[in-house]
Amino acid sequence: MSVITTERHDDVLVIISDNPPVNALGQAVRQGLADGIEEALGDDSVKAVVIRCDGRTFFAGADITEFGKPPQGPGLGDVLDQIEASDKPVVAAIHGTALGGGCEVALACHYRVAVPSAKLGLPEVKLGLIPGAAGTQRLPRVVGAEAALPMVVVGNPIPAKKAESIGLVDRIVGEDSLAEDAIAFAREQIGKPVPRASEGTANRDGVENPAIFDEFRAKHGRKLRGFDAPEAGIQAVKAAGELSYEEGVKKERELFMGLMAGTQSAAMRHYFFAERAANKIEGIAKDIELIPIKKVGVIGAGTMGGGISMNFLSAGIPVTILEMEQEALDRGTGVMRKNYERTALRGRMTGEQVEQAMGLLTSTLDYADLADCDLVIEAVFENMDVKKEVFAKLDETVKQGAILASNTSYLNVDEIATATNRPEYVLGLHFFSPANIMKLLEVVRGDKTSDQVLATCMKLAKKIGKIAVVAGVCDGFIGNRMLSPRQQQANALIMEGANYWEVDEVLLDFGFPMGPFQMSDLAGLDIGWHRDPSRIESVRDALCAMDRRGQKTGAGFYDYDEARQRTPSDDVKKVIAEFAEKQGVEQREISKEEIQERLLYPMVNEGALILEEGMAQRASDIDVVWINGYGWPLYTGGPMFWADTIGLGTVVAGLEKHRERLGEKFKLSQLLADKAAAGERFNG
Ligand code: 3H9
Repeated sequence: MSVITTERHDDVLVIISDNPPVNALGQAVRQGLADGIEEALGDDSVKAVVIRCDGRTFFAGADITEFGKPPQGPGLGDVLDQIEASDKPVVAAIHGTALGGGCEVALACHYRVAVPSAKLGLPEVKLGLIPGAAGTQRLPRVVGAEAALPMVVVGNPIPAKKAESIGLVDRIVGEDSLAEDAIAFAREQIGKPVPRASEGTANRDGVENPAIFDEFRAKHGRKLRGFDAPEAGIQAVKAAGELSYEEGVKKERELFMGLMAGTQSAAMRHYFFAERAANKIEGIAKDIELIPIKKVGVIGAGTMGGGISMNFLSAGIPVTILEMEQEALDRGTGVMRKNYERTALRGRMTGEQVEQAMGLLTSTLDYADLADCDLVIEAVFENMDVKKEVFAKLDETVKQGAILASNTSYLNVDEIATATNRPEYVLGLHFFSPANIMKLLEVVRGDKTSDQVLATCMKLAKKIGKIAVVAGVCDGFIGNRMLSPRQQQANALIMEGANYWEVDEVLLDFGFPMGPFQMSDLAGLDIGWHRDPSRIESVRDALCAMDRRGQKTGAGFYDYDEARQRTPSDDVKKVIAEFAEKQGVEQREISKEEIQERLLYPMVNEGALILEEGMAQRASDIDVVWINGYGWPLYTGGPMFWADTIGLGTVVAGLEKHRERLGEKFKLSQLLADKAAAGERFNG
């Protein structure tokens, strides 16, 4: 069956796409649309046209799987020109999400009607691109440059109502009567001159007030740092005001093709599919029966336990939170309420939603109140004995068939499971702090964890808005395990003479939000410190003894002013040099190139070891962990994709070059070595 069919409703021809799952605009769809329009134009009895989609959504964009392959006509731009050129009114009937090329289809139609739940957007920027079928030229002509900028440059879809308010949607129609309402609307337009987006004049706002472009850059600069596509988007929208439509389309094409050929877009497209692949578990049937999770228990009302609880409350799942002391319980739930209220103040939640979420929270000091939970997550002190004690108690009190999870960030989940008589119901759910905000969740599969339990938690993760990745039981799982060699090298580098601020700068320049020494200052250098100022065994001990304990004391590795601006400290540099001398490490000048290689190549190697040992299902899962949990820059695609981009041979050669400085524990991954020798990649 063809993906595009047409249906006659008296004088209206309806062109219907049915290309699951998301009606992506692949070659067959483009051809079908072109044929449909030709059919409408060639038939005098057709007076108006409706374009709509079956299934869950209007066109969600170009077919991303076609990118990077030889193009097959007709091109989307040509099909859209054909639609717009029609003298018979063409109406886009939108439900679900009209995204990217899909939104461009809607813009080429003369009118747009949408159901209230529909969303429209140009998310190409999230794939390292800008719209490539005249979206950057038509949209500003319809809604103005100012309204077009966030859509093109930031890429978040907007709801139908908002789209109507800026003139992108002409009418909101019935949620359940889109097909009929669109036909009726089309009929109303018969005989009127058709409005064409390419002829719109709303874009004059950007010519009359060109400052909006710089203002936009200033407002969003930090968030967009390092990305190429947003600036291209700004230029394209600006061009829409300055150039003729035809010239503007040419400019868009140039920018689009430049981005498409670059590594950023390849990396971000890799990430798009990586995020979706991460949720799939090898070897588990898709239709496996899941355990219904209607009530969750959380042990520990500290920062972590509170944050974890908020995820479930926000998703409408009741939570019972347990603490040892009433005071800690009250403090913890108070913090949760404050966090919600702050979100409401920022306009991201209504007061009613705050009350709704908090209304689902019960607090207790008694394990018996967790008995009827379907899932209990423990977020107590990171100590094996304490964890085992908690799990033994849970095993006794919580009903059979319930899942028992630990939020440990590195302890052995299999050992924790031995404290229970139901190891198949035990697994790790490693949330990242702040747990109500960070997207990443490492789902740690124990030796005995059942498929059903694992699949249930992956599904649940999606429900609470997390990006979940399956990890095996090993020290630090995927994320922290790879952080460890980076930190080890950062410490070694400053001993050998690299300035600690340069180590931070190298990572900042690479695209991380902060470097390891900034991070230490932020977290506090005294975390885990022995608290004896006379016992100095590391640089950290020395700094703590000097009361340089991080940002909170106004000084750590860096000095901080009142605005928390940091400046490197000569005193600290001296402490490090003295320490190096004591340890007999000779200090020398170290290039930024060496710093980068020694920080990042061992991480790739550790990632390869993780893969080799089966601790991650696929290389792209590792990329998903590092992008979402540790700020690895998205536009490089994550550590493993980045390694593919620079070449695995380069990584291995770099590791060999620095071999002697990588520490005693360093072991070259056989998988990495083999792949490098064969000229292969980790990802495809
Ligand atoms: C573009 O349009 C460029 C143009 O300017 C013109 C160029 C000339 N193509 O996300 P889900 C797959 S760029 C191919 O889990 P949801 C996806 O991989 C494009 N495949 O569902 C998954 O496959 P699988 C601009 C696609 O309900 C399945 O569909 N558009 C595409 O959570 C289900 O996806 C975008 O960037 C695609 N375009 O969310 C929109 N989209 O089942 C990208 C999805 O094998 N898409 N798939 O894992 C989305 O944001 C979400 O998929 C959407 C649905 C919100 C639509």
